[in-house]
Amino acid sequence: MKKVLVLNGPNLNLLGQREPAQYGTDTLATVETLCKEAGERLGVEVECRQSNHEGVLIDWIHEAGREMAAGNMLGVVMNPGAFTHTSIALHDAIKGASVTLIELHISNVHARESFRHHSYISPVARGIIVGLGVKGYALAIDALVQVSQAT
Ligand code: CA2
Repeated sequence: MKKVLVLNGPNLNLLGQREPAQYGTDTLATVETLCKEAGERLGVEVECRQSNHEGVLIDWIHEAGREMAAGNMLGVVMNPGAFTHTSIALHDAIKGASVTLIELHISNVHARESFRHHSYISPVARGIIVGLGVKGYALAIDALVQVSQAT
């Protein structure tokens, strides 16, 4: 069974604890359950990881690149959190590792502060899901399976 890696970036471990108007009341644990259930429906193995550290996320992207090259992984669903708007290093990692990646945001970043309107990740993402709440994670896994079957 092929794998999908779901990566969550900085502060997403706080999901459900603050800012419910922006991010809802589901916790990260609930999101990870939702992702695994989507994987079961779609016939893929889902692994979920979260880190507050840019370098750790970069190492995981590199690992995903190796797993994809070995034919074990379809790709990555990533909510890069605030690194979306700052990280050229993550952009370079996704591009350099040739990872198929769906960028995901719980909130509609385009309806928020202007500093959230630019993403360093979008140019190297296969697709983007924005503003559909935590249900977006399941949609992103579905999308990754579909684009992987198409190519
Ligand atoms: O909408 C999203 O998913 C974001 O990626 C979330 C990031 C934000 O910086 C992006 O602009 C959009 C923030 C994640 C922090 O999540 C928290 C959740 C609860 C309480 C505090 C932070």
